[in-house]
Amino acid sequence: MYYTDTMENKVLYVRLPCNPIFPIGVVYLADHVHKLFPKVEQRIFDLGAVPPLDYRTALDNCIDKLRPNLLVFSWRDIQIYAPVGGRGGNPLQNAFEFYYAKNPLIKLRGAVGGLRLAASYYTELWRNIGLIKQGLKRAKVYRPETRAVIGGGAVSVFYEQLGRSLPTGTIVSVGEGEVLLERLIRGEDFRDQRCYVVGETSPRDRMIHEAPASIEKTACDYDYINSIWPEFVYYLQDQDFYIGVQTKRGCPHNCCYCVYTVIEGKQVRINPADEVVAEMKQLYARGIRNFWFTDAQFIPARKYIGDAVELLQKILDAGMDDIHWAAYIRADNLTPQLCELMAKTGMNYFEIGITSGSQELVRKMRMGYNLRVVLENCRDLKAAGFNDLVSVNYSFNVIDETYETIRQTIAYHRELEKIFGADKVEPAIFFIGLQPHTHLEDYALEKEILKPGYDPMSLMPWTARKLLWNPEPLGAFFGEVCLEAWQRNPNDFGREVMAILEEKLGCAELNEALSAPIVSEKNQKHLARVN
Ligand code: B12
Ligand code: SF4
Repeated sequence: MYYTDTMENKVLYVRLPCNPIFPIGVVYLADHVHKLFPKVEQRIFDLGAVPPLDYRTALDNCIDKLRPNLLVFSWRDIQIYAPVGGRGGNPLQNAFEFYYAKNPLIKLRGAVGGLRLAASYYTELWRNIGLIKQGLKRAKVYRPETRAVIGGGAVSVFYEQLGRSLPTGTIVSVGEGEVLLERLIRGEDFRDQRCYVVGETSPRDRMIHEAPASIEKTACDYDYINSIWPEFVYYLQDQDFYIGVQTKRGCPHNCCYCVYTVIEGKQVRINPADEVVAEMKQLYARGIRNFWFTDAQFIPARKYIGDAVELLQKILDAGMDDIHWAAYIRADNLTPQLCELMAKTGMNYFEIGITSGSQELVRKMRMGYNLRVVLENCRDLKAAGFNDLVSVNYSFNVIDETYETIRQTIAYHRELEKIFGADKVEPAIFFIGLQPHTHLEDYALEKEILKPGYDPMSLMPWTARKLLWNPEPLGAFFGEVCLEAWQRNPNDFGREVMAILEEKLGCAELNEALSAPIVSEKNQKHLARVN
């Protein structure tokens, strides 16, 4: 093995092209490696901050300068279904126009949009794979022993598929990469990590379900990061930008469509509050006032309320009283004290992923939420002075949706509007993009909606239609509702969907939404066999 902690080792972190989201993953990896191997020379190169036409030249230049022998490629996202304008247009709208429009012209527009989108999707995939190949080839000119290792959110989800297109010898990694890099640099065997080597080993069965190694996270050293990443300032210029800070890893829940709990593992690992605050203070000193706590869930369960309280109190004690922050929040895990601290520390946006306003469905989807408690906690949050934006993520038609459960979701949403104000509650209508290694995937295979061996990365219309989860009998109904919403008010899609659903179906009594009938044997079977 050739990696040791000497001046000879040079690591280049390449964040593959991505919308401008702070590349916290590579920042943490570089920080971790530096703390263990201070002599190893490193450089972060963020293609997210480079114009597309310059990608190839900029990468070559960077490699020529550093001459690395370890290339760490970080790939953040691949999947693009969302009710927002993506890089190639609005993917959800295109897909729905193509699948559900009755007007042939709109259908055609959807088909053209879909083609454009598929073209941009595959172009991005091939381009990123091309960049990996190009980088490796270039680095080998100087150091023939150079290895490429790839990881990041997109790789964690699609690790089985991506390996097929990568150069032999590339290490494909799932989940956090700190220990893997440590092993590589020490020249130690790394094959027990969640990874495989293209052309040499295959991913172990259920590899993604293996628990990640526990590491004690310390505050990232941003002086060091700045020294190996001159373009860091790019992210400091925009005052609206939310810089990522991780406060914990892991989520203990089991929501049927979610892969976060698998990528990060079910074991919640808290980063010490003092370290998180020390990290934030460095960013604060550089002018950052907006933070995104990038945890899968900021408060994963009631037993972590104390940790959230400690962190927020320490943020206040540190004098950072003019910041804003955002996060994914399980609003069933709040107390009045925590609500007060959230408002005081400047939380100005949060996302609640309840998925449905029907307790019955929430239970069937294994979300573990008590919707009544969520409402009570939201009232506490409002009373504590929270007066900003809440995004409530709804995904209709995941499982066993009926007109009645839709009416219940409307009732629930209207109640949230009463609490926060209609202008403050943004219904974010997602259709679940089915992901591998989730209970929903098992369910789809079991129900023969998907065939074993299907390609979860395919954007071919016949596969995409199934992956963009909106099954019949209600699929066409939702398709038409969404099309009408885009037509009526494309700029306020979520609220428009809610309004149309209410016009068509009416609104249930809130109590009906909050009470879930005792689970029948038939319902229990739904997802029970997919553990
Ligand atoms: C927080 C978050 C967000 C926040 C980000 C806020 C911010 N300012 O940072 C918000 C809500 C804005 C967001 C948005 C989106 N997100 Co998001 N997000 C996450 C989440 C929960 C955590 C990401 C994170 O920062 N983690 C903390 C850092 C430290 O971890 P990390 O970057 O993953 O890096 C670690 C490892 O991946 C690994 N690693 C990283 N690179 C490398 C490289 C090598 C070689 C190795 C060995 C290891 C390695 O080591 C790192 C340190 O441990 C993940 C799910 C998850 N639990 O991972 C999804 C996730 C990254 N998002 C995803 C997506 C799709 C999106 C969207 C594109 C959704 C959409 N369609 O609109 C958008 C847009 C993003 C964009 N680029 O514009 C996907 C990406 C995969 C995919 N399906 O394509 C994920 C994985 C969720 C999922 N399962 O689908 N997201
Ligand atoms: S609570 Fe959130 S992160 Fe955890 S499993 Fe459910 S959807 Fe995933």
